[in-house]
Amino acid sequence: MATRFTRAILRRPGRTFAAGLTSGAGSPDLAVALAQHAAYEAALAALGLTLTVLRADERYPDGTFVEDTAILTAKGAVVTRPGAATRRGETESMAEVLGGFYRDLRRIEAPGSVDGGDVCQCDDHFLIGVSERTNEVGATQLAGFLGEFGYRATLIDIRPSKTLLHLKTGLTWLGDGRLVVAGDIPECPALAAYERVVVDPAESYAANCIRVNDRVLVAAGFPRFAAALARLGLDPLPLEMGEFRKMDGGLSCLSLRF
Ligand code: CIR
Repeated sequence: MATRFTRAILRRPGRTFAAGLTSGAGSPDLAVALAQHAAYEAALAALGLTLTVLRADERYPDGTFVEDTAILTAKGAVVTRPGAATRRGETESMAEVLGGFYRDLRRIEAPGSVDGGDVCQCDDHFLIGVSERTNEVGATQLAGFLGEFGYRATLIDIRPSKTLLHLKTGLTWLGDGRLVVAGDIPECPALAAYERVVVDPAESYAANCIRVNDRVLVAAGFPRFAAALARLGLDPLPLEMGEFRKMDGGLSCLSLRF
């Protein structure tokens, strides 16, 4: 079974987008990024989701990567404390927006840090990556809140990886007991319960995708992965992600789905 979503929150990239954090020589073109974002919004709307689209906040170049600011579940929400100091302020406006949807809103507190990109919900089980952004204190706080909501949580240490910014850079829940897994995700007992769809190393960027109701939104340009999804009876919907990729962003980080 896959969770069905009815809503999503997004934030359009702003004029300062290119000043965000990146490990590469990213110099994204804002006009192209806005067009890619508009297509992403349109895809979610076409799948029946009601969108809350926030205006860019120029103080936060990475603010379009809204997924890092909160963990949204059917039973409650947690506002994160992003691991990068330049991103901490992004949560203030998100907490205000979420107050309109959730009565039970928890917060990660210092010295804990959590980026939502490190949190993968597999039905009632959350996998939480401990990374350069999400520390053990934050991951443990989050696991505690999720436990109070009635979920299980397992921490996975991805710090040895050279290529994973976040857990979900290389891991996606497809529903129906299946996970997409890129090669750099460590072997661990928590994953053994799931059927794994292993991504070809040449297409590892595509491992970050999102199952939204009857479709799987995937980065365009990764034909082997799209074909693998189709063989599983899933329906890939390719979206151009090039400008966000330059800023280390994956497809999932552009929205919070609930
Ligand atoms: C950052 O480094 O924080 C942003 N430039 C990219 C964040 C991507 N977030 C995600 O994949 N969840």
